[in-house]
Amino acid sequence: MKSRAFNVSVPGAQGAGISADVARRLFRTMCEIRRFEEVASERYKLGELPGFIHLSLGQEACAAGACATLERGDYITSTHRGHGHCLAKGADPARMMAELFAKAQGYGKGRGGSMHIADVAAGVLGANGIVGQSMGLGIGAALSLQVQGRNNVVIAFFGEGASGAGIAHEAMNMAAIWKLPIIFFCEANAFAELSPFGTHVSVPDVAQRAAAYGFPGITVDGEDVFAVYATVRQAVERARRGGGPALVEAKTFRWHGHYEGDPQNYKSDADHAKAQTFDPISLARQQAADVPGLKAHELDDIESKARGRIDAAAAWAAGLQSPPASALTEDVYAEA
Ligand SMILES: Cc1ncc(C[n+]2csc(CCOP(=O)(O)OP(=O)(O)O)c2C)c(N)n1
Repeated sequence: MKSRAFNVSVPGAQGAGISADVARRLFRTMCEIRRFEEVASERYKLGELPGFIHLSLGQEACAAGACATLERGDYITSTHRGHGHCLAKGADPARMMAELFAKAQGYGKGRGGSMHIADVAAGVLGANGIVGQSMGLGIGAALSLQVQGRNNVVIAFFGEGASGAGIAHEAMNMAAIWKLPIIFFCEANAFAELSPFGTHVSVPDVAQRAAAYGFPGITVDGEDVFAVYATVRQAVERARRGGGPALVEAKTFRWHGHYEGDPQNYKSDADHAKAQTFDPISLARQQAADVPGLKAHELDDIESKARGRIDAAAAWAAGLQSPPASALTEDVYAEA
């Protein structure tokens, strides 16, 4: 496949250019994200997780493929649907679960919940409940990297709903002018809250918007983790070389509602059917047969270990004591 935007060829799904090690890592990350979201959904239904949660079931290839191109010193900025991004960039699933369970061992001492998970040491500059802010924060981080002369990059995740926000355009404009080392990664998951893509995005592909700012924009199949990885890798390498920003749009599909508990009345029968068939993990299993040196049975082992890691994280978090009510007023005022 030829990418017009980057003027380089993008390996297709057949494992071209993907090593067995990378394929194993991509598969492991997708399985961990899948299990994390399944467990979060189950626990939420049991009333064990306070607040709202927004799950990324079906979107695993986006976070896994994009973050596998990054180094530890690179950064991501995330969204309200950020569990997958945080896990893929190296956040600890146990501390994430503890945060969802509102326990003091969580990333925000259990006070922030799902939408406020951050792990600066791992390069996770935060999930974010304010739509579009990942892009504003992302260019700030990218500017700091540029000023410090560091050879690192930022991926700012956002959804197609955020693509219409003012900050998206301000951020892309500034990133272009200053040639910042940032990749704007749009997970076009077919809906923004209850609104289908075509009812609020003026063009068929969000990637087209990049032309307005004079940097490459490319649309990739968000079910195909190898294609996501190969595409983002090119954008990241270009940004590391000082080539400036790029916009990558992954066409993906949100299996669940906007939030857990959403009755999803706005989805058609075809939408519900798509959630049964659009499965990046199944696709990766098929494609893995073409990756040299990767054996099918290895994937079973990777999947069961990934599930075990997440189940252990959830069991640990669930078993922790809840903080006392008196802890609520801690950290509100600075100590004199
Ligand atoms: C500034 C702002 N406006 C509106 C909202 C309410 N809101 C929460 S999620 C959402 C839709 C976001 O859609 P998209 O960016 O496509 O992300 P997705 O939920 O599909 O992952 C909206 C409008 C908000 N949180 N912040």
